[in-house]
Amino acid sequence: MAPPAADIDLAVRPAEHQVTTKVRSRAESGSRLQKPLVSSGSLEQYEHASVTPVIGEEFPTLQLSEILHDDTKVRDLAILVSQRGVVFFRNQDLNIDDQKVLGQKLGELTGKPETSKLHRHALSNSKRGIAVDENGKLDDEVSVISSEQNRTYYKDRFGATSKRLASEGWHADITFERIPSDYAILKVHTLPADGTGGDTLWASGYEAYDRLSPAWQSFAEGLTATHHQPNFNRVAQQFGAALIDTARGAPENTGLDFAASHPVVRTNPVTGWKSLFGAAHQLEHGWIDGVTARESDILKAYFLQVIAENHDLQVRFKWERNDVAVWDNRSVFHTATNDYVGKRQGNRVVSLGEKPFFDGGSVSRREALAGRGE
Ligand SMILES: O=C(O)CCC(=O)C(=O)O
Ligand SMILES: [Fe+2]
Repeated sequence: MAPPAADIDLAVRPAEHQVTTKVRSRAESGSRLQKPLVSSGSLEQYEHASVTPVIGEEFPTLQLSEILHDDTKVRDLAILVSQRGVVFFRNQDLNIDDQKVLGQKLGELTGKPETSKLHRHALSNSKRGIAVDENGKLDDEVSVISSEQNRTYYKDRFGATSKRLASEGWHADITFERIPSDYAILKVHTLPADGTGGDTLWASGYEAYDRLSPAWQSFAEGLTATHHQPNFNRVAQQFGAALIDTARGAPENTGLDFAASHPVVRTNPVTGWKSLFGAAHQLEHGWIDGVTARESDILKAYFLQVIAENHDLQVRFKWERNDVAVWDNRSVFHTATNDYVGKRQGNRVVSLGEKPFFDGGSVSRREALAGRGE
């Protein structure tokens, strides 16, 4: 009997996707930070609490609009988001223009390259005709997160008859871009009418890295992975949806290949901590570079398992109207929950950061909190 195709396929991926497997250094990243940032403590005056020990912080009363024009506080917020992975704010009055200002400032005040602006999503942009406010405003720098659009474009995952594993939803945003995201801000203004469903979960990439053995940690640190998103071209063809193919928030983010190679372990410049990055759903159609297809599948499956099956490195957020979540796409993964039938909609602003890099001198989160490498 012939062996299964996967076992005889010892080739690396197709020639058009051959990339250098060199892990990018800090100097090549474009980040303006040479060392991690330390909070001034300016947010300590506001009520806040950790949601779990590993990930998630919540401010139950602070309005982001109150701190938007105070650069010290916005910088401290960015540092907190990078440390805690995701930060939640309840019932916010932040309008869409201010949400964009905040999105750009978080990275600007923490050393992102000058050419990195707000992301213009190839598919989730103004061409879809969904307004970002009550005046009918259309904006390419806002991705409308829409249950109706998801059910149309991604029917097998978001349709009511889906039998897919929910854990397939774990991802970090837009990692197929050469310049991916640092921070994202999501405000959900419309929730399922029966008052339940549509929670979002986040998982710590720092803790995922910390759960690998030292041998696997150093192995992973030497790898790069190609992140690939073929769905946009499929949707464009199937639904005649035009895509944005130029300057999606940074000069490097052009074209319609939606594939980019990044280090598997990434240093977050703001915390200085190492995070598992080349993992989860953004690699579903991608691969670990420079290894056989079979080896790539094994690594991908294990990294996804560490993220999806360790509920103690995850946090689950139950949205109420106008709540806001701010997360660091460099160091956390997240997934929507498709367990509702009604309409759910929100506005997401995604900021672009540095080119992902790995600094061998950086530390893990556990090491940093234990007081080593500070
Ligand atoms: O709808 C959600 O809960 C999250 C969707 C998502 O992945 C995002 O906003 O980046
Ligand atoms: Fe996302």
